[in-house]
Amino acid sequence: MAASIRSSCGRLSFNVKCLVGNSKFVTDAVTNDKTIFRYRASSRYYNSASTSSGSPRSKWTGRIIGIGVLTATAVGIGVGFRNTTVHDVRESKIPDIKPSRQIRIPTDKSGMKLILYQYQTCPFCCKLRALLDYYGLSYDVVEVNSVFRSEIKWSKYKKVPILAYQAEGKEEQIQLNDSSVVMSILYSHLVDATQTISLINSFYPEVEVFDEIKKKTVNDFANKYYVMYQENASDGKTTDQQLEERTWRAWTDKTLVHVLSPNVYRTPSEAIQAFQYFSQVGEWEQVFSFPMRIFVIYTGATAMYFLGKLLKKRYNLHDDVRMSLYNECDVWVKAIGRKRKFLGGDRPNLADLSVYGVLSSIEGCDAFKDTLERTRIKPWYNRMKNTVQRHEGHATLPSVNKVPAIPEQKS
Ligand SMILES: N[C@@H](CCC(=O)N[C@@H](CS)C(=O)NCC(=O)O)C(=O)O
Repeated sequence: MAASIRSSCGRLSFNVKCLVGNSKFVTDAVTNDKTIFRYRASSRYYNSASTSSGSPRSKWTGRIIGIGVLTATAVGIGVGFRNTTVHDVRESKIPDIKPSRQIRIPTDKSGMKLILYQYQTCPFCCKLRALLDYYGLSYDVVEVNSVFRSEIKWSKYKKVPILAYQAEGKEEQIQLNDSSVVMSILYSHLVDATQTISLINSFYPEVEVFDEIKKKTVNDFANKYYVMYQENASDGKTTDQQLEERTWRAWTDKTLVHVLSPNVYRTPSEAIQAFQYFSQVGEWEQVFSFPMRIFVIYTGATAMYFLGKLLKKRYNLHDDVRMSLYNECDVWVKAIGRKRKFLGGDRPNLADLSVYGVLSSIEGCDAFKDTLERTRIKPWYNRMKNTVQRHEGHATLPSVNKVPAIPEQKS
């Protein structure tokens, strides 16, 4: 039993996976004609990224697809890798599974058929949903049973979220893995629909990297925080704005996510509260039988309470873990500054959506309420919630709405 029980994000786990992160490293760059993967041994990626951004970003923007199309195959199969290996986890045949629910947005003209395999309260799934909802995309949800995970048995890639994509009128379904990769792919396509999802997907090969925290090799995806543009950034972002967006997206995955578990499982009663919340919003009554649900809630809460202590140590959190959560939220608010509504300026960018999505995963927990009370994040969070729930990103999409390209943003 222990082996099949997994954790966090409302799922049980005795093998520290979710909210623990996969790799400390961040793929840094792909240049025009050869693949260069640099891995940064720092969970504070935003510091190192900003000091060494010059060459990758200037070479990157405007070239990757233009010239990169010619080298796509090479990139895809990883020619030029030294310390990395490519695995194809996107070949699995996707079976027909009845969706748990369907999100239908009448204004969605994207022609994309999307199926999201997810846990409702997994921070990575919430992050991806924030993007889907903000841009007003219709999608089906397949809620994965966090213990048996039979809904993703077909997949070689064993994590959620997984997004199955099908183009209008096409037979072929494409499997997209990893929340950040999927966000980058969808966004690249939404701002420039001439780039097919399949082509864009080939720019994010799976690679093996050495994780210095875990002291072992783990799988990750190259370029996951990079949006693929053609000649010019078709959303009008400057290279500085692109760099800032990437930096904070990486920070969300490498830093922010790690303060959540120790906080929501801080005490036995908070751990139970968290699992009850997961059960409620994940509609576990449809996923588990009553005895199983009770078992999952109480066993999970107990396991995660202890695991939370371990994670606190691993990620060097403050003795009072709330302080770490508050600090990170304040760091984020400070990055936005007083003059901007969002990090992206007048509207959210992918970093705003990532931070919002991750924090929304713990909305029903004391840790979340405390954070809104004790930090300066509340106004931004509420703005995000409004704009996401109203699908306001939809109006900014040139490819969907046939409106002119998004004008340059203020910073
Ligand atoms: N880097 C991945 C992380 C996804 C992840 O870790 N998901 C967890 C759920 S929150 C998972 O499915 N873990 C599977 C497992 O632990 O076996 C992403 O951003 O999508």
